[in-house]
Amino acid sequence: MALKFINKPSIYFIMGTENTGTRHPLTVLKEALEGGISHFQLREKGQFALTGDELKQFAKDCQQLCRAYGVPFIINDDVELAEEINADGIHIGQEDEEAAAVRKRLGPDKILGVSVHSVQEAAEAVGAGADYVGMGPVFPTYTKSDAKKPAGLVGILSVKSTYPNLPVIGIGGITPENAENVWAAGAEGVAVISSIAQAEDVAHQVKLFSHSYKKGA
Ligand code: TZP
Ligand code: MG
Repeated sequence: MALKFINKPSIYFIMGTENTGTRHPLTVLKEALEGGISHFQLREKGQFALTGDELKQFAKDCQQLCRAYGVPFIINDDVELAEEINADGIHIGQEDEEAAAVRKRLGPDKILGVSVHSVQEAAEAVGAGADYVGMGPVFPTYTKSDAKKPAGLVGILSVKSTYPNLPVIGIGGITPENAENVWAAGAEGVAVISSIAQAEDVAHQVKLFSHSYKKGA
């Protein structure tokens, strides 16, 4: 069965091998799944990023864990890898392959997410058949060195006022403390790297994000 996009509240965890410090990424992912994440995106970046067969094996290991918890497994950027291992979805940015072409390649059942920074880009993503858009960075982030200037919550507010039914996932510097504001702006989800990947108690941190939803919505 295809795992389609789940609406509110999405606690959307993103991770690659460079994000978990001294901890094994699969251990961190398992703890995040135990804590109740709703989505997982493999985003393998950086100087020491896995490639080739090593990346494929790591992706399959992540996929297997996600399957055990019924959580959609989404791959960042790499459409070929997503096709090859039959991932549940793909997330692409504005610099990647055109969203409409990716939708065509993957067919209607896979999840397609697109990073956008404006209502115009959101309109294009909708036209291309995106299931959700990622908007950010909402707050300052240390994880993505080439991230744009933080947009605050205005981007989310403006996209939601034009497309009330389009799932919007905020990203960038989101913590359990500031997540309330992201929910209050109308986001269906929070996408998080460091605040979960580097938490001392990963499962507990995920639960704090879930609690923030009840406060902010
Ligand atoms: N896109 C915009 S900000 C960002 C990405 C991938 C990084 C988010 O990481 P963190 O650690 O949750 O700020
Ligand atoms: Mg990209």
